[in-house]
Amino acid sequence: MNRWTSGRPSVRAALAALVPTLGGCAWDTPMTTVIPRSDFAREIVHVYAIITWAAAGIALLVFAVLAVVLVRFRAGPGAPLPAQTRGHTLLELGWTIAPALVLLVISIPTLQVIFRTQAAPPAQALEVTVLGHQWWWEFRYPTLGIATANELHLPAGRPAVLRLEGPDVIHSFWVPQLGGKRDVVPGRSNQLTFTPQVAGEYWGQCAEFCGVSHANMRMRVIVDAPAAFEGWVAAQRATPPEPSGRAAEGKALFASRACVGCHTIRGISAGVLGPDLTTFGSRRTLAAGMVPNTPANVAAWVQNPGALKPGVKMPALGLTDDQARAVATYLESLQ
Ligand code: HEC
Ligand SMILES: [Cu+2]
Repeated sequence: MNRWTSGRPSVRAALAALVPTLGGCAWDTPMTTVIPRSDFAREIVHVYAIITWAAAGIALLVFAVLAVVLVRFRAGPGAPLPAQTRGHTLLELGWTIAPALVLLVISIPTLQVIFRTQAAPPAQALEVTVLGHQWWWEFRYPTLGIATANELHLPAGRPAVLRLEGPDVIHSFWVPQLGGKRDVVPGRSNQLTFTPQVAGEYWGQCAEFCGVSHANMRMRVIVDAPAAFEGWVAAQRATPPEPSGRAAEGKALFASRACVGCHTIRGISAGVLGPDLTTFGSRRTLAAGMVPNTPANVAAWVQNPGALKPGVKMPALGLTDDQARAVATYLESLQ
C-alpha cells in the first residue's frame, strides 16, 4: 500500500469525488461554453468573464476576512467574550449597499449584451426556421427552398437569423459555441441572431426537458466556408440520381410503405411528421446525433427505431433484415 491507498476511507472517498468534479472542468470539450465561435458567444463569454473575476475577487476578500476572524477570535479556555455588536446602522447600510453595487456593476454589461444580441437582424442575414420536435430538430431555409434535420449548415462570416418554432412541447436551442440558449415555444416565434466566425462543427443539445428522449435530442451546426456552403446548397437542391440494384429495391420498399406518410424525399413523398430524407445520405449522424450514419445503423434503425431511441415517434414497420438493408442502401445513396 502506498500513501494514496492507505488513507482513511473518508479521504479516499473525497479524492474519488474530486475526479468527476474536476472532469467537468475540461476546457476544450464539444459543448464548451468558453471557446466562442460567433459574435453572440463572444459577448456571452465576455459577461461571464466579468462576473467570474468579480465573484473570485469577492470570494477572496470574504475568505481572507473570515480567516482573520477565525484566528483572532478563536475560542479557548479562558478567552474573553469579544465585544458584541447589535443594530449597527453603518454596518447594516454597508452590507446592503455593497451587494447592491455589485449587482449594479454586473447588470450594466449584462443589459448591454442583452440589447446587442436582441437587435433586429441585418438585411443580408440568412434565414432559417428551426423546429424543435420530440426528439429531433428540423431546419428549413425558406429563402433557399431546402430543408434538413439535426445538422444545420451555415456559412461562416454571414449573419444567420434562426426563427425558433415548435409544433409540440417546449424545447430549447443550445449550441454553446455559437449562441446562447433560447427556448423553442409552441405558438411563439422566438429569434436568435448570430454570425458564425470560424468554420467547423459544433455540437448542440436540447436544453429544456421535453420528454423521455430529451437527452437524445442533439444537433450539430456545421459552419462552412462560403464556397463550401454554396456547394452544400446546390447538392441539397439537386435531384437525387435514379437508384439501381439494391438501392432500387429499397426505393420501391420505401415508396410502398408508411414511410411516405411521414417523410419527404423530393419527387417521391411529402410527409412532414419525420425528418426530410431527400439528402439523408449526406448527413453524418442518425437520429439527432445519437449514432454515426452508417448502413448498418440505418438498417437497424428502420427495422426497430425504438431499440435505439426510447419513446421515438417512428414506428417499427416490420421490415425483414433483408428489406431493412435494401432501404438503408437506398437512403445512403441520397447524397
Ligand atoms: C409515423 C411516422 C413515421 C413513419 C411511418 C416512418 N418514420 Fe422515419 N422517422 C419518423 C420520425 C418522427 C423520425 C425522427 C425520430 C427521432 O430522431 O427522434 C424518423 C426518423 C427517421 C430516420 C432518421 C433521420 C435522421 O436524419 O436522423 C430515418 C432514416 C427514417 N426515419 C426512415 C424511415 C423509413 C425507411 C420508414 C419506412 C420503413 C419510416 N422512417 C417510417 C417518423 C416516421
Ligand atoms: Cu428537450
